[in-house]
Amino acid sequence: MVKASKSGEPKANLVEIPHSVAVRQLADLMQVSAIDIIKQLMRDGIFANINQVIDYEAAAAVAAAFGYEAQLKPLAVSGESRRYRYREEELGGLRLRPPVVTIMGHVNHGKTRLLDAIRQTNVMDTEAGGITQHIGAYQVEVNGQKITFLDTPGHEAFTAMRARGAQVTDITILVVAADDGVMPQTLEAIDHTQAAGVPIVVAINKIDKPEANPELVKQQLADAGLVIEEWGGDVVCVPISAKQKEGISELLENLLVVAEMEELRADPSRPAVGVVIEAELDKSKGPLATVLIQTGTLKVGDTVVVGGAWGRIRAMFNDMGKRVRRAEPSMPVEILGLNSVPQVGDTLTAVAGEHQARALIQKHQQERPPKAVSLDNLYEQISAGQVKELDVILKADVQGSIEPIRSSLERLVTDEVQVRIIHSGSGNITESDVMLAIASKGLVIGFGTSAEAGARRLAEVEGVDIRLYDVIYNLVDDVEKALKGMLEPHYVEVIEGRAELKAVFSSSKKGKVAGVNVAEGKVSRGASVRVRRGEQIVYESVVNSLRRFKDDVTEVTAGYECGVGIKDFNDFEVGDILEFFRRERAG
Ligand SMILES: Nc1nc2c(ncn2[C@@H]2O[C@H](COP(=O)(O)OP(=O)(O)OP(=O)(O)O)[C@@H](O)[C@H]2O)c(=O)[nH]1
Ligand SMILES: [Mg+2]
Repeated sequence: MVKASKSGEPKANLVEIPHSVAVRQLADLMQVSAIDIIKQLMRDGIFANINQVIDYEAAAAVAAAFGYEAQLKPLAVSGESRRYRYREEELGGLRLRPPVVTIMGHVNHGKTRLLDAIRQTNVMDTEAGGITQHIGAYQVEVNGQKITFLDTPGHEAFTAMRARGAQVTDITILVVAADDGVMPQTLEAIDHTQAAGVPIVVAINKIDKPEANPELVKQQLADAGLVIEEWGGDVVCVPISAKQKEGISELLENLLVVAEMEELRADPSRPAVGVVIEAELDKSKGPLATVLIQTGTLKVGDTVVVGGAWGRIRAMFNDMGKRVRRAEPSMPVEILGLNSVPQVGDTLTAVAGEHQARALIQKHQQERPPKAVSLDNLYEQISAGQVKELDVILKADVQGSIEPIRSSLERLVTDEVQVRIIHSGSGNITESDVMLAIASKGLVIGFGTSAEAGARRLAEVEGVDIRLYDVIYNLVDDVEKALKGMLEPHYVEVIEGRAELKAVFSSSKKGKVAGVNVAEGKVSRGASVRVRRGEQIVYESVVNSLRRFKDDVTEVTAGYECGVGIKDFNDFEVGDILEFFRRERAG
């Protein structure tokens, strides 16, 4: 994946790394041995095995150690995030298919333990020795009916998949520990699931614990808008103990009931369509992909297009690593025979032959991701009929700010469009917020808060609009103007760098000078600067002097120390963070 730089001059050491990457995959990208990468990670204090997924930050640090410059790889979004849509004439062949289930919930509430408990109590293929699972999904059988479980728990993976244009989950199990109750990640999981329109089944876990309080959990769920059946709502709720394997069969039976209401159907008689949930390059077998079949039946010998890859299926393996000749709807299978490694989220389509395969690949390459919504192009998109609902992710400094902003925004209904807050919470803007914005084609609004570095980078690469405000009136006013097409072209803030203040010096001419270490990006003379102290912004001004040792310089980049003077400001304190930025006209 060595890429030419934008200027056209070849830059041999640039490597594009996805938002998260397995150690093995990183090794392939940089063409170094995975062992060397594991060793380097250890030096950074990360103990990873070859299949472990590490985040971009960690991967970029490793890349730097090997002389590569890392760059975040954009997600390959193709078309809209949705399930397979049937044409009228296809409806006759539809049959019920197993539901595809993802488990979500707060840290330590028992997601992994529940996945294991289900696998151990209900694996179909006991002769294969029980529980050695080979791929990132498995199927169980309950009363003769199948259920498919995806192996990556958590709403991050779920939304990342949607952001790539694929929706595979039919039902979410929301695990809430009865001794801990509804927590921030529980609420986030609810919002991420509901933004996708996926039904939730609640599993109240750890009921074996003496301090378990399921009644309190039910109350907290109701407060979060999930009213369980027992209380007159429509949310199915099952008390379980993943540890003692109690309540597991009740949970599975309830999943089948919800699945039945959802009328999940597919046509096993048509050529297969599926989604890639895992992909890797195997040294001996070549490109491997785990695919979840969404409709149709995939057979050995079929010609398939998978994203930008294609090939004839040479062999297929089920979740137990057993060779199979066919895969029906909702079944996960590992396939062999592709000419290159596809990306997670890519669509698999069975085609008639090589000719059709080439045509489809060409179409895939030409597909442009749909334009993201921003306040600047909102009116244009409303007018073009592309937007009927403005989805907003709202993050605020404190919980108390959220309600007044929510109600003001939701009141801004026009004939064409309404504003919907699909997720809100207090704290920084995170990568998960930006992912949700990509998946829902929404925008992120921050009030009195800021965006984390990873979130800013992801938003920049994917073209997601992050708007930061400190005054509610301005926030609501901007959204209202955008809805009506009256928003003046605005200036976006581009953060250029960050530095940490290590010492304060006195200079006879310039007053106080901050001795800093540039941690990120760069500082340049004349840049706008903001002095942050903890949660507070102390001052905003411009850099009016910049020195390295005794020399005046115009720019200092990350990793170096320098002296920074700020116009009309002297009250530096060690530990302050200087944030350098410029304003740029958007659009
Ligand atoms: N007593 C009791 N402990 C449980 C139960 N389910 C899980 N645990 C314990 O709770 C801890 C967390 O469980 P995990 O399954 O790792 O939780 P998780 O949600 O996957 O956690 P993360 O992956 O870190 O988000 C472990 O020590 C489990 O053994 C249960 O039903 N009862
Ligand atoms: Mg876990």
